[in-house]
Amino acid sequence: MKLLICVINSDDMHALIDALMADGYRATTISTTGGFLREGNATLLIGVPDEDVDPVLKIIKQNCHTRTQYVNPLPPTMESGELYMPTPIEVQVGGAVVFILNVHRFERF
Ligand code: 2BA
Repeated sequence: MKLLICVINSDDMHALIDALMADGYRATTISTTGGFLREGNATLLIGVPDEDVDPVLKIIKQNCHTRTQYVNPLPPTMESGELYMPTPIEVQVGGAVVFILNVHRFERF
């Protein structure tokens, strides 16, 4: 068995959950925050038999989309009187970041 830890854009969460449930997969969602953008995203925990990893990755790819965001870099340390003009930098986010872990044991009571 494998556990997929899947970080996605919150806007893709409902479509992805619907698609997973429609194909009989189970998932848990957690509201998370990206360390770089400091914005909300969503993390799904999806436990599946080994042979279902690729089908689930396909569903994730179909439902999670790459987005372009712009962030303002932190201002440098400046002398008084200096003017800082921030230039936003472009960042490509997602569609999904997926970690695939071996599950040592799974119990469901
Ligand atoms: P964030 O940390 O908010 O990162 C959002 C996007 O910013 C990243 O998209 C990446 O394009 C960019 N980025 C992140 N760190 C950067 C850095 N040090 N310098 C320049 N650009 C940087 P994704 O790579 O698609 O990641 C989307 C979200 O997935 C991340 O949100 C984070 O919540 C999670 N994530 C990505 N890689 C991870 C990792 N190795 N471990 C844990 N979480 C990860």
